[in-house]
Amino acid sequence: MPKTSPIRVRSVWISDVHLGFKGCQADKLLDFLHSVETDYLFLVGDIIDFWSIRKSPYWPQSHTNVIRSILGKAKHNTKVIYVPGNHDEQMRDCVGHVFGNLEIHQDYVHTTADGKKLLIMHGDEFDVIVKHSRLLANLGSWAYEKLLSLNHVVNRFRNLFNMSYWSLAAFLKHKVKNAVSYIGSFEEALAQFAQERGVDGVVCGHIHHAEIRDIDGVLYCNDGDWVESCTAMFEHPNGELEMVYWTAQQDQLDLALENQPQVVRETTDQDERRAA
Ligand SMILES: [Mn+2]
Repeated sequence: MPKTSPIRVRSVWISDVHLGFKGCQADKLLDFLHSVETDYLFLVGDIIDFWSIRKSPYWPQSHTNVIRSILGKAKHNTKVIYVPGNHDEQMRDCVGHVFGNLEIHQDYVHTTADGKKLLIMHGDEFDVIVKHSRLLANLGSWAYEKLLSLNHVVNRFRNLFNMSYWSLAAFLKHKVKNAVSYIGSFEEALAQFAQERGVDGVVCGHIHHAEIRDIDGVLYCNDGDWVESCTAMFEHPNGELEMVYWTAQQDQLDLALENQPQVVRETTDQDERRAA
C-alpha cells in the first residue's frame, strides 16, 4: 500500500528487474509500482531473467505480482512499451507484437512533453563495441551494424551453453580498475549511437548504473536496476527527467513519518511555555 497519494508522472522507465533471479527486489518494485501513476511505462530489458531461470528455477509469488501489476497498469490506460534485453532476449522474437496497451519493440523513440526525442534500447548490443572500442575508433562508424549483429550471436551462444549469468557484474567487480573506464566507454558508445540516429538522447539499462548526464550534447540516461540500486527514471508532465532512488526515498519518508509526533510535541511544549 502506498504511504501517500500516488505520484503522478508522464513516463516511467525501469529495467534490469531480473524476475526469476533470487537477487530481484520484487517487493520494493511492487511498492514502487503501487505508488506511481503514469501515461507511459517503458520496460528497458532484462525484466525476466530467462538465463537464471534455466540455471536454477526460482519464481516466488511476488514475481508474479510484479507482472500482474504491470498488466494491471496496461489495462488501466498506461501504455506499456517493452524493449527486451539480453537476459530476456527470447522476447525479441515477439518484436512488433501488440497486446492491447502492451507493445514489444526492438528499440523505440519516445517524444517527451517538451519535445525531446529519446531512443530507448537495452544496451547489451554495445558489449562487443565497448570491448573493442579502440579498434572501432579506427574503423569508423560503418562497423557499428556488423558489431551489433556479432554481439547478438555471441550472446545467443553464451545463453545456449548456460554461460556466465552474471558476466557483466563479474567483469566489473573483478576488474575494478577497468570498471570506471568500462562504464565510461559504454556511455560514450550509446551517446554516439543516439547522435547517429538523430535523436536528442538515449535511455538504456544493462550496466546497472543509474545516471542522467550530457555527453557531447546528447542526453545519456540509464535507469539503473532492481537488483542492487532500486532505481527508475521519471518524466514529469512538463517533460523534465528525474532519477528516482526508491529505497533511499522510502527511508527518508519513513524518517519523516517517525519524526512527525516529535515535531507535534515540541510545538505543544512551546505553546505551553507561551501559555505559561
Ligand atoms: Mn542486460
